[in-house]
Amino acid sequence: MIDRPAAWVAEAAGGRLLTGDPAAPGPNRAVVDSRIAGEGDLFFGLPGERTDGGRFASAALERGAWGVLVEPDAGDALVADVALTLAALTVAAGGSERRPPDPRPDAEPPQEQTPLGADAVHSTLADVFPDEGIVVLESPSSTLALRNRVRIGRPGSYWFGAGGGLGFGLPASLGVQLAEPDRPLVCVLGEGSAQYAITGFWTAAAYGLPVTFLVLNNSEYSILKWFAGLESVEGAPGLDLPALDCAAVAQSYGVRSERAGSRDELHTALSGAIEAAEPRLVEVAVQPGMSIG
Ligand SMILES: Cc1ncc(C[n+]2csc(CCOP(=O)(O)OP(=O)(O)O)c2C)c(N)n1
Ligand SMILES: [Mg+2]
Repeated sequence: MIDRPAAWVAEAAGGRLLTGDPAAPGPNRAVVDSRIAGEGDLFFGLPGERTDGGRFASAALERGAWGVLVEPDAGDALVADVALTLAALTVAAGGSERRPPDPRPDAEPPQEQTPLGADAVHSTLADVFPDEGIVVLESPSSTLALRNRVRIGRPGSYWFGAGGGLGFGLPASLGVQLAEPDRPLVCVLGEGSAQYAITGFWTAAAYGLPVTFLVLNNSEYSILKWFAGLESVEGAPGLDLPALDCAAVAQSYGVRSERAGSRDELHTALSGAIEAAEPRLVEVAVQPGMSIG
């Protein structure tokens, strides 16, 4: 734990400390907008007077802050440059006698099953994923499986919509590929998410962008079923998506598409798509339900 005052960290990082205002009305005693983060700032919650961390966080993101580490009931908030803040926090926290924690163990081998689980799909993606590869991710129920299995080491290699509004993934992958024409890019989509900006397939074909689209098709809005369970909602309608055929739709827009059923087929299809100098799509049927592995 940091044993120096938050103000010291703020000063060392050249940042500002926003202190909660206990006199402000209502539960959200926030100090706000005019002093909030700008582009490239880190927004960091610290113990202190209670402030409205959630409101800070969203306003900071809208203004282009790089990172937001504020719990809803955080105290004071520090707004400062990322690198300077981390350097100052390192000094403020001082040395530690504690042995560094062991690295996390590798993920368990995926279960053999048909259709494949999302964990098996992402293990296969990990097998073929190039060192310099980029992932753009919008496959809600397999997000954790991808994060646990695909190792991404280089900056600018992982793109994920922070807000959760669908329709980001497909067009974002085109923009990232335009910005990084020499890096292989895999855009991982759920079959439901793909529908929200489906005409992006036309753009990929028209501009010859060599994106590899990997669509995990579980024939459902899986994460919404999971949310319904969390909220104890029974019988929520409209969460099944039978018969969506993303490969056929993408093909009709001019993107060469194929389906893979087994890990071997997926391995071959993905390697070919990643190497190709044109957009390609690989669709794989997967088990329903959340995949956290
Ligand atoms: C614009 C928009 N509409 C609706 C939603 C609600 N929503 C969140 S996840 C989701 C389902 C996504 O389905 P799919 O891509 O098949 O992913 P799965 O959960 O099956 O992995 C929906 C409809 C949203 N987040 N954004
Ligand atoms: Mg789905």
